[in-house]
Amino acid sequence: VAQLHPLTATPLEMTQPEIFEMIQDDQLLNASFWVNIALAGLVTLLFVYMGRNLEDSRAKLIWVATLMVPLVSISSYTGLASGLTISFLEMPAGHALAGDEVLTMWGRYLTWTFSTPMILLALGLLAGTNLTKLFTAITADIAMCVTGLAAAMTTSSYALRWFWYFISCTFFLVVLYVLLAEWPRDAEAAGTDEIFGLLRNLTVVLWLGYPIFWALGAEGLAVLDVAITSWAYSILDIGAKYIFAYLLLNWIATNERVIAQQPAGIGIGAEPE
Ligand code: RET
Repeated sequence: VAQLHPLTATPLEMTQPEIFEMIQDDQLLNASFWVNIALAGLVTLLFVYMGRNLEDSRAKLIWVATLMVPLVSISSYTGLASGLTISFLEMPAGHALAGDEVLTMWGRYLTWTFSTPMILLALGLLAGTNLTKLFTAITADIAMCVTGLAAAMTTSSYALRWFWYFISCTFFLVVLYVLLAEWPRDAEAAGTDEIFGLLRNLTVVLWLGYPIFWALGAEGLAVLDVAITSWAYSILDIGAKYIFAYLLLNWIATNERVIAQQPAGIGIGAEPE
């Protein structure tokens, strides 16, 4: 464990097999990856089953988007478990761990780029939004993840790490604006405001946790160590992905007609009349 959370100097230039070996030696960390892979596999099967009777094409689109979330998760955690998407990065001067090689699970930020747009696509369709707002939320979200990845991987300058963080937060504000100001109105018009409100609240509260743990974790102020931050992300993931997806699919399976009857003008994913 000590080797995995280096607070003092560690070997430079670790190779992928060496990182893999270290992960294998840290049973708690390794188990956390494999538990997530197994969970995502089971959840995928459950979600396929839950959506088996859907007929409306828009409801099916929500279902497919939701299904992609655990599938991306399997890839994400396989990247971490194999050591492919974990690196030791030397923190720049000014950082609390300056000069140390800090374990960075950058694969997480990379794969959020693929999972979070699926969550927003499902939410936007549920709210019956238009293409402009959907595009805005999803592109801002992708930009948030990619600039968050940049923040984590910048080793040249401490100030620039936080500048990336700031850019990422700005994109996050766009996502929050769409979620809190635009989509609630759309959802009201579409007759899905109750379930939308619940899922929106879950999303906003849990998503706010990610930048907070980034700032407090080894990537940021280094108040929390790598293992705690990793667990925090894993726990947030379970709520933001699985609980979210379960509630959504459960609602869609019993209220498909509400989605099927959305006004024609909304139309994203609907069959041509
Ligand atoms: C970062 C750091 C930079 C600032 C901000 C962040 C926000 C991340 C979020 C992640 C959500 C992830 C989810 C994953 C589920 O698979 C990149 C941590 C704003 C909101 C929901």
